[in-house]
Amino acid sequence: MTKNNSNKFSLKPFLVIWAVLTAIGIWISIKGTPWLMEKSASHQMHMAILTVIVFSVAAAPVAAGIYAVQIYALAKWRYKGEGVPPDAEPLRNNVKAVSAWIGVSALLTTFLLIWGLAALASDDNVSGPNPMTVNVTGQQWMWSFQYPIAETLLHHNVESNILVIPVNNQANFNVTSVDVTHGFWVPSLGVKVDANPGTVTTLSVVPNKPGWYDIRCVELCGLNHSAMITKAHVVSDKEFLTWLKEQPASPAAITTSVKN
Ligand SMILES: [Cu+2]
Repeated sequence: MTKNNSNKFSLKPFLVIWAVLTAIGIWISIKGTPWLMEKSASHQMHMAILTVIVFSVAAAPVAAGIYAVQIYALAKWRYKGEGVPPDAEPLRNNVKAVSAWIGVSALLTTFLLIWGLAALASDDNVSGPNPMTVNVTGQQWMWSFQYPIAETLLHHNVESNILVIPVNNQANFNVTSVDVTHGFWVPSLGVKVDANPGTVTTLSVVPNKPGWYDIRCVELCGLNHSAMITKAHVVSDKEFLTWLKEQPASPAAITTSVKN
């Protein structure tokens, strides 16, 4: 078989294509991620955004490598007429390329594993001043929030359909459902957990920015799932107490008294 020199792989043009695509990928990761995601109002959400940026940046050179091979192959090894071999040497015989591929993959997956385990551990270690419990109940198709602190301060129950919590204080959510599985999701706070009937799931957050934020249901729960929307209002300590005192006494909460 005759070899055509022009069909040999040359590293330089490949590296140029790869470097340009990598730079574009990194730019999109850094600029695009914060634009696509909700604005952060807690450390957890800040870490979630940072995680997506770091993982996207780490993935950019890998994706660029795959696109670069395709562009290079299309330009150089496409069919060029009778008598011209249409392909280059198989990559599987190239020890250098295969070693680099396996080595880089091993490094990247190890990095993702360590990052993931650290993030998982920090999610279980949320701590902030004045921890306060809020019982979160999902039902077809609305959210309700009960405040056990009202029983201590005001000697009656308070239940609300919007979530009001004080800024820079720790909020502990006891999340459950009275009917089917719902998903309690406050994107800006980085809070997302299933609300399962018959069980209480706990999750904590320290909101660090006052404001109004969206609350959504994130498990398909029936006809009006998409309308299961309410708001979270993060306020100052003083505003929170004023709001709590303004709430009418409600009948005892039926669902979420948590037995510790
Ligand atoms: Cu739902």
